Amino acid sequence: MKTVLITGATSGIGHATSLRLADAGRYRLILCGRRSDRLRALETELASKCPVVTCGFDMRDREAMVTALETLPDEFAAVDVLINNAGNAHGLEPIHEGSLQDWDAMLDINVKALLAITRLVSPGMVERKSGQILNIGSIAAKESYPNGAVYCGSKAAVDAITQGMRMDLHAFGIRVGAIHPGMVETEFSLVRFKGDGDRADAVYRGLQPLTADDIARTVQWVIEQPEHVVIADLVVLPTAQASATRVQRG
Ligand code: NDP
Ligand code: 8X3
Repeated sequence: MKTVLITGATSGIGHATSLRLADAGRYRLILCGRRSDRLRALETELASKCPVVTCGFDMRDREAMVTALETLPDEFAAVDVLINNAGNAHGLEPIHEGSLQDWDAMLDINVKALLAITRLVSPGMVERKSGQILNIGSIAAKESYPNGAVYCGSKAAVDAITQGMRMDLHAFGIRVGAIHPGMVETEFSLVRFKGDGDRADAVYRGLQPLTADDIARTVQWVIEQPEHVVIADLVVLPTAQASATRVQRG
């Protein structure tokens, strides 16, 4: 039974992935996020399906991250699969109007926290000469779009870091790859627009976006490839989306 750590398990893609992997019954799950009520509910819901622990910490709080990982129960301590999913966009403004606070949040969570947790988990993989790291990037990693320079930059960094990680870790038999989704209807836009539900809904109006479970299914497919296969880089779009900026509505 492999141990899988999922960041951002309280919502959207991470939540759907937790449900799918629990249903598979083949994984020990470590589920992370800040919202403790949701973590408690997840633990209660999934406990009958698989071994599960939850870790409530802010990805921006490095000390809390270290403590959470260092105090995992023994049977969860060796992480086989790290799914770096936690992340968000904050704001959608041109570069001359954007908020430095929003930029800090995106770079801290999407990039620096992904690096920090990988730094904590990967030495064990190196020691055991096995493991898998799957980063959730974005179509925004592949193409920048207007008003999204910093979010797109954070995801381009994830793309570049994924390639570098793969080069550093492949000698140890560790598989590293990324999935880059297009539009997925989750809490993503609600967070980007700071709780403005109408603005968030408008993002998906008149088209069929991906569901969180579409990406969860893809995650499961990626991590269930035979040991000699690495899915290195995968862009997954809704049919209604041809690029970061080209969507078909109505
Ligand atoms: P959601 O907003 O639904 O989920 C984001 C998750 O990240 C939540 O579980 C949240 O947990 C966690 N998270 C955010 N900030 C922190 C933090 N500071 N500390 C700990 N956990 C945090 O969004 P998605 O599911 O859509 O996003 C998941 C990933 O997919 C992100 O990396 C996003 O950039 C990427 N993505 C999303 C797309 C989309 O269209 N939705 C498309 C392409 C990529 P909590 O709030 O409890 O801490
Ligand atoms: C989230 C999708 O197109 O808003 O990464 O950047 S997009």
